[in-house]
Amino acid sequence: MLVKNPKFEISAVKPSQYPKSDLPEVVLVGKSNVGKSSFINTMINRKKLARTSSEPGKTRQINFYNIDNLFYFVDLPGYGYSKMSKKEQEQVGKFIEYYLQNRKQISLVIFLVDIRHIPTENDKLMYNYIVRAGLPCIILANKADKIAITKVENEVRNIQNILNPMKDFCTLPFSSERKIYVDDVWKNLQNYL
Ligand SMILES: Nc1nc2c(ncn2[C@@H]2O[C@H](COP(=O)(O)OP(=O)(O)O)[C@@H](O)[C@H]2O)c(=O)[nH]1
Ligand SMILES: [Mg+2]
Repeated sequence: MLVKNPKFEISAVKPSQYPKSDLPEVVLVGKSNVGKSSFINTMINRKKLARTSSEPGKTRQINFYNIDNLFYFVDLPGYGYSKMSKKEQEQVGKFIEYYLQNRKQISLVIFLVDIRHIPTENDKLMYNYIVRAGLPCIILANKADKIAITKVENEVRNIQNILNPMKDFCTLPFSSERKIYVDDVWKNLQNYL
């Protein structure tokens, strides 16, 4: 898809600030630093519309990006940031869950994990939460540029076997660094809009 006019709309720190719109929302979920903001920039071909950070855990608000008035990319705060206190982590968790549970226009969750590691306990908890909430989901094995191309398929299969052995959601590789697999993800994503 060729995105023409993506716009940052709002950083919501509470539900009353979520956009008053019926547009479908495609939500990025994943641990802190896995590449959620970079994913948005890569998909829309902009360098810095979504704020990325080398200091993970900084974003504790929900950022909404209006994509050509067709849908929103929604950048959720990352979970599992080790430098956050238990209490802060719990607050972020509640904030994420409130959005996922209550926002009717969510049309797809894009769940990012790191292709180099088996999903963490937090990844499994969050993934199971998404499934139980009845939300459609695509799993992306991100940072695919970090491993040999010959290993990508195998790692993607491992991640799928751990998170989604029933294989009812598709699992795809992705890399913001090398901008590969972008078209595959667009094709898949558009089925949900
Ligand atoms: N090698 C590589 N690095 C990535 C990729 N995606 C994101 N990063 C880097 O990972 C760090 C965190 O990315 P960011 O998008 O801010 O993660 P977020 O916390 O999930 O939003 C940044 O330094 C990015 O440049 C990728 O596909 N490959
Ligand atoms: Mg981010």
